[in-house]
Amino acid sequence: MKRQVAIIGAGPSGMLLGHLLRQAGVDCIVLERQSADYVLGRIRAGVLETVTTDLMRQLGLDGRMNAEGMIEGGFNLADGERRIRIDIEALTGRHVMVYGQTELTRDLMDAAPDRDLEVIYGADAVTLHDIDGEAPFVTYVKDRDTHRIEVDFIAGCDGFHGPSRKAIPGSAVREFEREYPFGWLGILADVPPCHSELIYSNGPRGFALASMRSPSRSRYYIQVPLTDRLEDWPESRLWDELALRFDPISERGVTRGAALEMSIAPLRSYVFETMRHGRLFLAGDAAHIVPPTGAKGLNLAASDIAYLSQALIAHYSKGDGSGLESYQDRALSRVWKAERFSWYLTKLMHRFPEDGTFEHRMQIAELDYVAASPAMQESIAENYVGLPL
Ligand code: RFL
Ligand code: PHB
Repeated sequence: MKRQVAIIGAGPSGMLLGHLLRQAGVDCIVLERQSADYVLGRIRAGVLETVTTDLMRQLGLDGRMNAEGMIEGGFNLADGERRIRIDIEALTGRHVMVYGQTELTRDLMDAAPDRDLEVIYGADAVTLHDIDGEAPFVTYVKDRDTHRIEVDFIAGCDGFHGPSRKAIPGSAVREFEREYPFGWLGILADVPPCHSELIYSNGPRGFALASMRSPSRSRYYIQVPLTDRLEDWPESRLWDELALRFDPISERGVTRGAALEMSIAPLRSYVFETMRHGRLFLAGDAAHIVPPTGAKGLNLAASDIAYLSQALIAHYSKGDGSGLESYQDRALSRVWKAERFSWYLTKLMHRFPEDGTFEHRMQIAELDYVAASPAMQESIAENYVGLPL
């Protein structure tokens, strides 16, 4: 089989890129190791920046998102007693949208057949070949048959654990990494959110986040030690903990309900330089990870895809290769700024086991400063809504 572009991974990066390329008439195929249901079952991002909603609009796939997504004009930072509202609408003239990654991915998956975007689910042993040469190809196994696709370019959209990044020789790369000494325990439940806007709280019992998916579906997280397992957290224990942290600082207090999903995710900052090797381009979590505190991961994946899709389309439609040449510099410049903001908010809002009382007082002093300083609030707001492309 011959295609212009092979896209590895049918997460948000791969599906957005696939649709954008098909819309411009580029011949591409998406290879996904898992089933569609498995991909949709991963509960992840909830907050979309304009960069992400704009791509859905450009694709004409924003109908359900506009109807069901919740426009958020502000969010809150709290220290257990007080809530500091960051009025992003007033400070930046912009907003973010609460619309789950699951729903966004479902919209992209559902539209694929109509738009002639071929997605192969259950593609095993995806392997990249000759990425350095003029004629790269990808092989995969499906139903015991090995398939080979000859391509011009490969887009590695296969997340942190996929094969694309690993196909780049170690001599060509630099890695930057920070692991945090805690994870987030998350719960999703069909109960009304405790507050109309998100609250990130650094209280005496540690970090907690009150988020949502809709007026009737809540998403909460708390910071837990890396040694904790899900078995350590029966639902009742988690609801008790959430009530202690949010009842004093939220509009309605925490409503309990049966968990639709619970999971623990480790927190990490990671950047892989290079995002291009020969005819392979990396995008999204395949190239970088941010801790979820700034809600930046999916939105960075979207900005990578905005740059990469423009570059590939210019190459095919006008023979203009300049976007492909500048892809990695443009993408990394935005990535590093989002890494900084996510790292800053993670440090400000969590209890680090190695920190003493002095570091905690520094956090309180910083929150005091944020509460009193419109300049600080503006800086936080412009980062939270997303820096310009
Ligand atoms: P994904 O979503 O990991 O998709 C990669 C896809 O590649 C497939 N794959 C393979 N396919 C073929 N062959 C192989 N060998 C393969 N290996 C892997 C995988 O099955 C998968 O389908 O990466 P992508 O598309 O780059 O998207 C990135 C986002 O998923 C991620 O950055 C966000 O979820 C991060 N994130 C958040 N981002 C936000 O912008 N806002 C948020 O509010 C937000 N909250 C979060 C988050 C991530 C979280 N976790 C669990 C990590 C909250 C959490 C808890
Ligand atoms: C979520 O709703 O899952 C969510 C919201 C904000 C974050 C991270 C996750 O910063």
